Amino acid sequence: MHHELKFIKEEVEKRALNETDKEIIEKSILDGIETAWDRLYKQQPQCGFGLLGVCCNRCVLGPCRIDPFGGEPQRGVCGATSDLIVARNLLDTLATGAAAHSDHGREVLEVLLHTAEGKSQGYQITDEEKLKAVAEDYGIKIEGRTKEEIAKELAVAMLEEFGTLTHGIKFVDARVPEKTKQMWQKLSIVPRSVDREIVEAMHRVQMGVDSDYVNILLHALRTALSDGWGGSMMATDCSDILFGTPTPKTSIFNLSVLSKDKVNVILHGHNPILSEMIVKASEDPEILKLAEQKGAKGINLAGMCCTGNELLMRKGVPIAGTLLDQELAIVTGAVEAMIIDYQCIFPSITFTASCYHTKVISTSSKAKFPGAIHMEFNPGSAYDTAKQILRIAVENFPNRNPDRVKIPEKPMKVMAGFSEEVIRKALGGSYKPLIDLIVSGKIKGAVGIVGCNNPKIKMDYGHVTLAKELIKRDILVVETGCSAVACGKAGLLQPEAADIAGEGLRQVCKTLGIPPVLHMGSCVDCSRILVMASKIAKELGVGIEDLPLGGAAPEWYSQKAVSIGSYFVASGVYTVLGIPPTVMGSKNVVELLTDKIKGLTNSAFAVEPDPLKAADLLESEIIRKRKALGI
Ligand code: XCC
Ligand code: SF4
Repeated sequence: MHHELKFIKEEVEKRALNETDKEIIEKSILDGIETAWDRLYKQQPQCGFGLLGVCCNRCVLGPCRIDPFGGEPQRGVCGATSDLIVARNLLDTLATGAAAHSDHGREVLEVLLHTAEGKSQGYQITDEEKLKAVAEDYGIKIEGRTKEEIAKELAVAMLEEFGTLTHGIKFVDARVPEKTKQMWQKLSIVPRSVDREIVEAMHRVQMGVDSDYVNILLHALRTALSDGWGGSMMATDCSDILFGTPTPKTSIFNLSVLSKDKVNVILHGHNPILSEMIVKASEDPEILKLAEQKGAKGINLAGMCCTGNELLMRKGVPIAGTLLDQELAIVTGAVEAMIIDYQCIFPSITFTASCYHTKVISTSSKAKFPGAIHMEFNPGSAYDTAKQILRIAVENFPNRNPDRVKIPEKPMKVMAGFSEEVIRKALGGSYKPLIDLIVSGKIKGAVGIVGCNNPKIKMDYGHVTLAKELIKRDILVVETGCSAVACGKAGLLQPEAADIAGEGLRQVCKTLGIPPVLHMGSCVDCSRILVMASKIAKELGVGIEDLPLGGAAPEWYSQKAVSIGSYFVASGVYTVLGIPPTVMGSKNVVELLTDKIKGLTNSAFAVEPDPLKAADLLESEIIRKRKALGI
């Protein structure tokens, strides 16, 4: 028994950095619940061909694989080389991620359209100022028109851009600095429309279509740009129009945000459309009364993954955790319902939930989970459905077994809600003050740390270590996605965290009362980082590729992260990955992405699992770009 406990403690230490996570990981082991860490263990050793990206399962001439050591076979049945197989796999992966972001964007647009037409239930156009600003980018007439008229024309114009024949993506014309755009034009990677690039990617990976790895990778960049400057940006901007552009607010993070005496409802996934309505319905007197009848002191909503980030940014809803917390949240034994939309939801959660009293409620027709209760969500009846869903949660409260509940104690305070608009306004309307700080060297530059958790890395270690190291070196950090949540759990999203920043950055944060790590939103909100970078570049009269910026995804796992990393690099932002992508089986592909691309976009990918070394790479890149700017 003693041995066993020691083993558990050691195992827990290996898995996570955060104390609240460790507590529940220990409970998961004691409860005998299988989690992602166990499943990763059972997958060992993972397929070497797969890790290198040299297997192809694209057609039934195969499956084929290439000998990575130079022996036979060196070609698939169709004749594909390792370069081609690797590049094609990468394009496929990236297109999947771009599609995920963009399809989410499309759904937001549809709700905006229905709302403008008066066909949705419970939604309204909240941010008229943003509506008008975006409409202007689209050349839509504003004067003398109602917000509904403007919103309708905007939503249709954006929806049309998913497959436009007549023009490109308006945000590219309106927002990308001229110099950066010229760089794309030279490479023929200006995105033409959102769906088109993704469909063309699928076409190109069909056997016997694109067989030139360089040509494939260039299209990968174009597809990524259609996500970053297209689908994702539309998702962000129209979510702001519908629900409000984020402003700074304080909240709390980690598994201790769960309540001992209220009905705990976790909102997990990515699209704010449903969850915003759940927030609204959670204040409905009928629901609150039912909760009281069931012996609960109210409803406690907590976010998870990017749905959590969306709600935090606009409503200050607490966040229970990241990708790897989804199973742990259920293991607390305190969650009445986990409401899911889509993306990053482990197919295992219904199984995990079956070991406790938690009900998993799926809501999207495109993301069903065997074992979940499916409550299809439609904008036309959104509020009614939200109430029905909450009723299920509340009615489940008496089934909570107090003997099996464990909620950690200390929630961490955070400050979040840093939209591009808010940052710019705080600086007095233009980026001039920030530019001056960068020129003077008080702030050396900025790095966007984004992306997921991955059980291959001690949970949060990569994000937190890198962020701390960068702020120490006077590099401002902006974050989205699970990275922002990881750093929030570690206390880096509070103004007090400036104490561990370098002298220059510390002064700036203290003066402004802001944290040295700014939470800018969900994964699609990486588009906010692009907008901020492009506004700074325009003020300076340079391209994004000239700015002292960097990107990092220390613990990424997702296809979506491949798309994000690629639109960063294509936009000129050097990006360091903590986990190698499955491209190492092609020397040529690796060389192109980590080196040769520098001549094309003045940026590249790097792979560096050690966050301290990643900080070195990012800093030297920032210094290189500062020198080129003559500062
Ligand atoms: Fe987190 Fe966005 Fe990654 Fe998913 S992908 S694990 S950042 S929730 Ni967007
Ligand atoms: Fe094999 Fe070529 Fe078919 Fe891929 S596309 S499975 S390499 S034959």
